[in-house]
Amino acid sequence: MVRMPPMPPPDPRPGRDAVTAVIALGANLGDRAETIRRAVLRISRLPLIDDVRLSELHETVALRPDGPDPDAPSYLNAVAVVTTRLAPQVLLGLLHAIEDEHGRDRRERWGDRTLDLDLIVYGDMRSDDPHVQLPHPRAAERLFVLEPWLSLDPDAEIPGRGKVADLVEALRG
Ligand code: PH2
Ligand code: MG
Ligand code: MG
Repeated sequence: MVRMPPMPPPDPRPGRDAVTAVIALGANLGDRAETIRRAVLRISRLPLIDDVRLSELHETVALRPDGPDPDAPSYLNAVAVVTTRLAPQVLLGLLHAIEDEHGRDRRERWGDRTLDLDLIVYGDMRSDDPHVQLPHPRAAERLFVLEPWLSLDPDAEIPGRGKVADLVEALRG
């Protein structure tokens, strides 16, 4: 039985500003589209999250630590852009709990997974705290994150890395 972590107490600061956050979704096991659909619904029902926009689902070749692996089950990837008044650590904890609800197995790095939810950016915040790295340290190299994100926001930027449109152009070569 998977339990959600306790909800944070109400933010004592009135009118804490809403921040735009970008969440990458990926799945390469099980009913991938259904899992992503349910995960987005779950995210949209979290407290202090509004305006959830989901990209199209992209079929992508699995990337392993040693490169793309066409023999591995392929991924469905998508990106959700949300506005939220949750603190980033709290948002990340809730995303991990949703992964766990979908039976996420964490034993193998970049192994096959039922659901992966990565926090890509949180406003313009930059953090090298190992628990909450922002922006996501590998997002700028991943077309399966950048392309769906760009489709939702042509002006998107990764703090410290530049415009998503430029990164996509460079990666497509
Ligand atoms: N996520 C990984 C590792 N490899 N490959 C694809 N195509 N899509 C992913 O989301 C992905 C991956 C680790 O998070
Ligand atoms: Mg990931
Ligand atoms: Mg992850």
